[in-house]
Amino acid sequence: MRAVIMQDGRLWVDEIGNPVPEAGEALVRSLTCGICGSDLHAVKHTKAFIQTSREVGGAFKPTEDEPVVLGHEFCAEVVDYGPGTERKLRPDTRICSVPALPQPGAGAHAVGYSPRAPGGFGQYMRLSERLLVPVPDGLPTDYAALAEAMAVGCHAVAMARPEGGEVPLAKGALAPVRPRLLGDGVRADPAPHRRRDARRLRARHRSRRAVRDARGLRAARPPGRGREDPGLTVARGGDTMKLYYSPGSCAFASHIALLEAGVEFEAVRIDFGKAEQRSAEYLSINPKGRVPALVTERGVLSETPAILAFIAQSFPDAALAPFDDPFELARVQSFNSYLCATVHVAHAHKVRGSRWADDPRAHEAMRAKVPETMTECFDLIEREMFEGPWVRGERYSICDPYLLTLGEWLAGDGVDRDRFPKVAGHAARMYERPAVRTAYRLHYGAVPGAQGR
Ligand SMILES: N[C@@H](CCC(=O)N[C@@H](CS)C(=O)NCC(=O)O)C(=O)O
Repeated sequence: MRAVIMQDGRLWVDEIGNPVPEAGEALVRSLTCGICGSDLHAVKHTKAFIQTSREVGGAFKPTEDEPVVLGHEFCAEVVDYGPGTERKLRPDTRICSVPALPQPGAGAHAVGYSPRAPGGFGQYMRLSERLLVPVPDGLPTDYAALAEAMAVGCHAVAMARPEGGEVPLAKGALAPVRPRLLGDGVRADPAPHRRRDARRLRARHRSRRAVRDARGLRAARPPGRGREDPGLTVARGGDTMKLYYSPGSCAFASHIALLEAGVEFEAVRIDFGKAEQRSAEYLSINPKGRVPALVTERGVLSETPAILAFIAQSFPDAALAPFDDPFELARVQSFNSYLCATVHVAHAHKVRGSRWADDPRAHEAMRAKVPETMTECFDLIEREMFEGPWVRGERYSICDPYLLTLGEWLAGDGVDRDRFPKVAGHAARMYERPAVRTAYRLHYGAVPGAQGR
């Protein structure tokens, strides 16, 4: 096969023998392969790289005297199998894999660093059959090749055991990692082109200076002090969207969806206590005098179901709605329309009775009815609408943040959410999501669970 060979800092293309899969191994064809920062170090500082790896017992053990074929951030396709394999994945199946080739009783060869395990810059590789992960249909091969790098990023974030209240700082290659992984973090990268890429990927990003500022800013201005919450105001620029919200309002759903989508936006708080929703300034943004309002580069959007659908369609990578299936999409819209037009309105009878009547006795009668109507609504959701584990079954969607949002109101409406086990279980699952935890902290002042929710 042809391969890029590396030895002691030199790189050249050559013909070498095809790898032959051994027991438990698959032979795969490399489709695409990323250049890892570690590869650059291995080429530029080969001796120091090997020395350090040996000292810390690391997996990178290229020898100085034997050539290696680098490349461990790959997507490949199955060609054949060695003896003693199950052959569950058909030839041509695209795969990713942990770049390690276990050796019976002798640890593992690091694929792309060991002379015994050529990496993705050769045409073929030997990989362990049980470490193969098939790539889902529709996922571009180049994206699949990022799986290894993303896994390292996820692992690093998980190792820090974030609770949801921290401000993680990702340096260097992690700059494009999306908020879904890193929550409300700060990304920094010294290279202008990577910062540009990060912005293009709509990752949230700050310059080095902003990173320094961010630390002070967050310490000096806790969320809620100013009109803009530094906690969620991450990138500024002409195209940055603005979400107008009030804590604990239905804007919570749009807030979560924006965080799930990993999109740059600015969260602007509207203080109902000061009737800011009816100020001339806000009415010029949303004449309805309600939140949420989402200011986009094309104009202002209001109405939660519309905002949620806009976010889902504008940022399809986040897979927040089934745009590939008209019927299923209609089901999603149907659920969200019910929440908006029926459940939310039932709840509003508690404190917004003046919308429908002037007589204080009528307001009291409306308020008294709320526990009953909200119970009826959630009974129906529990019995007929909720599929599980997410609202629409296996696919997380824009229904989920919206259901959580209205479910958070139940206690205040005199209804115990625990009488709806599916809805309560859903809330518990939602609380585990970094985007929810971030939004929750801003809307409710604590991470879920901290006050016995
Ligand atoms: N149908 C709208 C309802 C918006 C709405 O009523 N928002 C409430 C907060 S949950 C609001 O702004 N209330 C302020 C007021 O009524 O003055 C939507 O779903 O976005």
